[in-house]
Amino acid sequence: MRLIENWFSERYSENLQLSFRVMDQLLSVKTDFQRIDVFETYDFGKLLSIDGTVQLTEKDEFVYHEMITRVPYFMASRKPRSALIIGGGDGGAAREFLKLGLERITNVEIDSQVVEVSRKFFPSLASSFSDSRVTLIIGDGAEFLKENRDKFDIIIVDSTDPVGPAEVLFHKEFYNSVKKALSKDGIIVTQSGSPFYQPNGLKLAYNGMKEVFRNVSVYTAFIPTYPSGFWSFTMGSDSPLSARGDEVDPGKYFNARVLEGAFSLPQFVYELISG
Ligand code: AG3
Repeated sequence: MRLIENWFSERYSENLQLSFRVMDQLLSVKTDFQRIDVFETYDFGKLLSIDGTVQLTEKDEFVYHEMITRVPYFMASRKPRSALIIGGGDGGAAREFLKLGLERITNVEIDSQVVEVSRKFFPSLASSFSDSRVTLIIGDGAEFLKENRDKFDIIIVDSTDPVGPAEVLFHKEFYNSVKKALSKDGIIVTQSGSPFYQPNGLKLAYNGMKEVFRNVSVYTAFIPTYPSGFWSFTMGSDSPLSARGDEVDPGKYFNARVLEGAFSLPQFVYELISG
């Protein structure tokens, strides 16, 4: 007879949480920046949590990582060759950019422990850091951009929620330094939270980008283990944002129809960003 059941829960509010029944807790470590936990869940494989919020699970990470990389890749007016990832210490975004054939990927992660944990528990993501096309830098992304002289075709912000250490990554000042690091026709994408539970995160990203880039668009994806399952990404560029028209290689979530449809926003999301 099983007397004790173990659950990991992400709290959305006083009154709501999402719980995963877990077989085991594989790790819990407090770093200089945050608390990192890894669980073996019953339904979603291994789960990585930072400060109690789900960052990824083995079962559904493909949605987030395909959508944060392939959408900007196919929207760029010229075929992208280089990318900068701010955050992304698990290696999932770098893995996807490698699949797309990018030649130069720089990944700046603030917390070395995220990389270590991922190397140990999520090797299918973190192995991308062993590829010679990927340069991993442990440091503050905002600081990195202040010093940086390189240009990138795509810059993505694969951060935690826009509260706490990641908040600076959603402000106009940060987007200004992103702009300087983008090549001509370059594109930035940031994850911008759940439009339903975190409307202010999305507004922050959208309004911040609007002040800096000529064109800003929001797109969404279905990510089962994130709050509400309905997730937003915000994209900015000084060039027009429309699909390049290259033949689109489908992923596991991404395909040509998703590329088009992801930009069709429900009315409440549309009103959030136009208000
Ligand atoms: N980074 C964005 C995760 C945000 C999830 N928020 C939450 N569960 N409240 C994902 C990192 C994957 N590379």
